[in-house]
Amino acid sequence: IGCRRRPKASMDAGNEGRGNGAVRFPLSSCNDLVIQRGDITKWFVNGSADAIVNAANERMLGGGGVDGAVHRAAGPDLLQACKNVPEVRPGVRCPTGEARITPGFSLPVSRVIHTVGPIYKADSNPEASLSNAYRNSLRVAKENGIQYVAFPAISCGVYGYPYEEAATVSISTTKEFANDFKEVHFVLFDEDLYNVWSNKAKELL
Ligand code: AR6
Repeated sequence: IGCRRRPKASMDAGNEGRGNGAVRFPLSSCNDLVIQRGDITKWFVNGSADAIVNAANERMLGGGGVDGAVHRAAGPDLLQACKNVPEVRPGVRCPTGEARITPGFSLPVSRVIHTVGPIYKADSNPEASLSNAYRNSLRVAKENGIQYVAFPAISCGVYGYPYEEAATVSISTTKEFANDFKEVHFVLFDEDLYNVWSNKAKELL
């Protein structure tokens, strides 16, 4: 029993990421990992079955980088939804390596999955924490019926994770979910990240 691949020509339909050098790698016989440059707040494939992942912090009340961009694009309802996520201890809504889900509000996707990657130099096991951030994001996406999910390069900004090591962790963890999504995307802001991720995907997939 085979699966039907989407026709090539329609693959990036509706996505402003089109023309940004999207490269596809097979995750399984039915689905792809897609690497592209762009702004993740503009990304969507299907709309209602889509989620983007936000590189948040443990408080989950917004910040700089991709977190700031996601909150600006989603609008103020996102902050309210984040405030409604219960604290697990004072000031912590999402511990490092875990994930929480909210609606997408004004974003083109239906959901935002907020995860917290490790601060590279402060974490006793950054590789395990980053892997958990990807794994728990994908687990939450799967539990919520998401079919298309897009990640930024979690921890690769102010949290200081080296690109090459982060690419290895992200792609190998995504492989654990090879049959669970139609597509998993990496939407990377700059060319350096795009090149590192593409080369790593060639090596690992
Ligand atoms: N689309 C895609 N990628 C982006 C975008 C965007 N619109 N904007 C930035 N990036 P960072 P972290 C890239 O610092 O290292 C926040 O203040 C960026 O170039 O956003 O996990 C949170 O509140 C980089 O490659 O996240 C936390 O306090 C990557 O996204 C803290 O930063 C991640 O960079 C989290 O730090």
